[in-house]
Amino acid sequence: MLNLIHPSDLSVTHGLDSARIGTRPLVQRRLADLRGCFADVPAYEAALARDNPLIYAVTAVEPAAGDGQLHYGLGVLYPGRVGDEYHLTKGHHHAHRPAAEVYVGLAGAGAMLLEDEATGESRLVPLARNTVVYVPGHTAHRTINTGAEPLVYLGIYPANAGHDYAVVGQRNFRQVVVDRGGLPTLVERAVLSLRP
Ligand code: PAN
Ligand code: ZN
Repeated sequence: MLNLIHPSDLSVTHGLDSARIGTRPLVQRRLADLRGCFADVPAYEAALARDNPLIYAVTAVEPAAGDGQLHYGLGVLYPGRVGDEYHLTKGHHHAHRPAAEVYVGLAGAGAMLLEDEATGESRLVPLARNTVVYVPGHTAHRTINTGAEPLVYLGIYPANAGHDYAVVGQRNFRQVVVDRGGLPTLVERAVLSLRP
């Protein structure tokens, strides 16, 4: 097997200021790419009318496909808010629903919003430097930067996990993470009051 892995996939070097790994393709999500993600639509449209900043970037490393193999992504989620809601990733299920994932926090401070697909139960768990988060299978997951610095992390997942954005794209997450008096607070989207 070892001879089937490209040597450049055996060890990679990266910084903490961007998600760039050498010349690998970098997926960049700007504010315009996140239409429908934020709860406060007028705040989103007003922000987009001013600028279209980079919200996050990810490089995926996919050394090998097949049973037992792993892929991983290096993500950098930049700080900021749209209205009271912190910058976030689109969020997704894995196309192969049983696939779990391990997130390793490298820099910055934030959280992961987890939502069980069957029950709708939500958990907000810390993701920061020196923090490891386990995302079980069958769980939608979204990364949120609640701090003032870029949140840098690795997400390590089975090679056959795949990404399914459709369910989150249609229904979004049930819960929203907003700044309430300087504290990240989980609020039910259905009862969210955008102007407290
Ligand atoms: C991560 C995510 C990364 C970007 O590598 O893909 O944080 O988030 P979205 O994919 O939701 O835009 C991961 O969870 N991979 O499975
Ligand atoms: Zn994932």
